[in-house]
Amino acid sequence: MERRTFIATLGAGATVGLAGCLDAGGDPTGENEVGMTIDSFRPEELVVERGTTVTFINTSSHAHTVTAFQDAYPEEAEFWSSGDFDTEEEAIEGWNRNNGGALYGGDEFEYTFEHIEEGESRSRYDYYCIPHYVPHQGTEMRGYVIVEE
Ligand SMILES: [Cu+2]
Repeated sequence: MERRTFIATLGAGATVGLAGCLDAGGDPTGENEVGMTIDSFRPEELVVERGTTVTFINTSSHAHTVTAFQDAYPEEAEFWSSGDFDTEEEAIEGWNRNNGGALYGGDEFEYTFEHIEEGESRSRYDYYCIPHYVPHQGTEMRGYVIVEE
C-alpha cells in the first residue's frame, strides 16, 4: 500500500512537470521566428527567402546560445552567432568564460540570411546551442535555416 502511494505521487509530479515544460517553451507566434524549449529549437528547420531576417526568441526559462557551426554556411557568408563572435572557437571560449552569447528567457537575437552558395538555388545554415549540444550525452540542441532565391 505504501509503495502504491509512492508511485501515484511520482506520477502526479511527472505530469505537472511536463505541463510546466510545455508552458515554458515552444513554438513562436510570428513568421520567420525560431523559439526554444529547454533543450530544442522550434522549429528545427526553417525555410526563408534570401534577405530574410530571422528572429530567434528564447521562449524558455533556460539560457541558450544561437551559434553557427564553423563553415556550415555558404562560403560568401561570415560566421554568425549570438554574442557576435568571429569564430566558433571564440564563441565557445566566450560561453565558458562568462556565458558570452547567452540568450536568457525572453531575449531575442536577429540574423539576416543574405547568401546562397554560388551556382546553387538554396543553401543551408546550421547552428546549435553551446551548452545544450553534447552529442555523446544524447543532447543535440541544433537547427538549420534553408535560404532560397
Ligand atoms: Cu540551449
